This record gives sequence, structure tokens and C-alpha cells, in this order.
Amino acid sequence: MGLLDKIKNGLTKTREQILTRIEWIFQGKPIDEDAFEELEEALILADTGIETSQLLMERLKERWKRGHIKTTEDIKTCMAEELEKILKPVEVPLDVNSIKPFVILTLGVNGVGKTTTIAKMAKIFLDSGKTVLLGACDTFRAAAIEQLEVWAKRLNIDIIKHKEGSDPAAVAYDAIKASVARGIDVVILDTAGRLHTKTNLMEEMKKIKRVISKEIHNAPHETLLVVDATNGQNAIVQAKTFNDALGVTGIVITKLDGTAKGGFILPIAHILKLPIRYIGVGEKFDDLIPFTAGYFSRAMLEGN
Ligand SMILES: Nc1nc2c(ncn2[C@@H]2O[C@H](COP(=O)(O)OP(=O)(O)OP(=O)(O)O)[C@@H](O)[C@H]2O)c(=O)[nH]1
Ligand SMILES: [Mg+2]
Repeated sequence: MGLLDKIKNGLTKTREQILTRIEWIFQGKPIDEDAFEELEEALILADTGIETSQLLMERLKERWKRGHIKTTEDIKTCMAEELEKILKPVEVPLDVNSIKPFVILTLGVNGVGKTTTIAKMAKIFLDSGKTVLLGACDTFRAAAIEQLEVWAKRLNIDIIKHKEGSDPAAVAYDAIKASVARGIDVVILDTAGRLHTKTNLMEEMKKIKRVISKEIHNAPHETLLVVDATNGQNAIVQAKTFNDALGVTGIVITKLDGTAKGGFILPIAHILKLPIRYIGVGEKFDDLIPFTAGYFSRAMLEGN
């Protein structure tokens, strides 16, 4: 399956909801201001956010007034084009080539898909010829360390771990030391899924960052936040909180395959303006895909 088809497949629920709405709103009626208003409401329901939905509709109405939109097909095409314009600025691929070791600190609340995403990213880097080391900084529960170990075994790469309950920053320190000593290209640190509302846990993440930056100037080179698409608007709140506390440099959006809330990517792009590095559309290794605005927009609006 090609990348576009994979994304289309993953975005089926979101797309179906939007397309059904478009058909329903515009079917058998002339296209008028009221119809655009209804479409705006439908977008808000698809977690596109009020501000972003308004912007999108303004742009669509402008194009309608200029005579670009005469059919529902025109609406889909123009909407995909406007979506792409909003998403384009956050299409910034993660480049791990310039620095060695390139340190990635992975963050996110409970169960969003951090550990799985780390394994998928490791596979992408390995496939491009890099050496990869994992750091098990989620010491919150023993199962978390074991889970990362299972992935490392499957990928045939090393993992740095301590015992359950030990200091996550100490694991990070050892992982950095080991990656320098072993000449590793990319080191990826897993962290505990913590509630962002508990300040002491944010402090723990800050401590990890401090320890890393003392060992390698400018590290972590990527502070990567993982958010779960099924959380919709709540994922945006998480992104704001993590960004304010820790300075997020990139986002991965997981579980787009399980939700009709894919529209929440728009406020992430338009309001938070954080680079979207990858999107997750399933549980398998090759279900993590580099984000591109063009493919994503087409997958949201183009039928199969
Ligand atoms: N459908 C789907 N499932 C996913 C995706 N990414 C991760 N998952 C699943 O989400 C569940 C949680 O993933 P983990 O990687 O353990 O999440 P985590 O953030 O590390 O969780 P904690 O360590 O408990 O905080 C697993 O069952 C994954 O297979 C995705 O893109 N699509
Ligand atoms: Mg985990």
C-alpha cells in the first residue's frame, strides 16, 4: 500500500464524517451562505476548533464568491487545498542527521502511545542505516521497562534500564553516556505517562532535560510530545501544557485510525504552530508515517 492510501485508510472515520456532512448539507440545494454556516458547525463537531473552522469557512466562502465553487466536488477540492495551506507550515520532518548522538526525549500522558511510537521511530531510523539506543526512563512501573525491552529485542538494539522506581533522570544520564561511548547515532528516551496536571511530575521531566543538557550541549535535540487523536480537543490542552512547561519541539499524533476526531490536527497547526513529525494510523511498525500536509488534506476529503 502506498503512503497516501495508508493515510486514507487511517483517516477513514474522520473523512466519512466530514464527507457525509458535506453531502447532507449541500445535497439538492443551491450553495449559499447558510450552507457554509452549517458546514462550519459540522467542522467544529469534528474537533476542528472554532477559530480554525471559521478561518476555513471564510476562505471557502471567498472562493465561492469568486466563482470557484459550483458543486459539492468543488467544495471538497477547495477545502482540501485550504486545509493544506493551514497544515503546510507544520510539515517539518524530524532530521536526525546533523548531530550525533541525536537525543530524542519522548513525552506524553498515560497510554497515548509513547512506547509504541518509540519502537516505530527506532525502526524508521534503523532502516535508514542509523544505530539506535533506547533509554527506559519510565521507571514508574516494571511492566513499562519490560515493554520497551520487548521492542528492543524485536529490533535487535540495546536498551539502558534501571530498576522499577529508580530515578528517571539517572537512566537518562546513563543512556546518554552509553550512546556517546558506543558512537550511537540516535538515542530515544521513553518516559512515564504522567498527568500533566501534577506539577511534580512535570518537574521530573524538567530534571531529565537538565541532566541531558549538562552532558550534551543543546540536548535533547528533540522534545517530542505524543498525543492521542481520540482525545480530540483535550490533546490540544495537553500540548499547550507540555509546551509551556518543557518547550515541545515536535508532535506525534497517534491513533488517527480509531477516531473521527482527526480534525483536531488543524488547531494544532494553526494555533500551536508546533511541527507535526509523524502520524500514527495503526499498531504495526509501518503504521507510523512522516506527516505531509498534502497527503493529510487529501486523505481527509478524497473518497476512495
Ligand atoms: N490503533 C492504534 N493504536 C495505537 C497507535 N499507537 C499506539 N497504539 C496503541 O496504544 C496502546 C498504548 O500504547 P503505549 O505505547 O503503551 O502507550 P504509552 O504512552 O507508552 O503508555 P504508558 O507507558 O502507559 O503511559 C497500545 O495498545 C498501542 O498498540 C496507533 O497509531 N493506532
Ligand atoms: Mg509507555
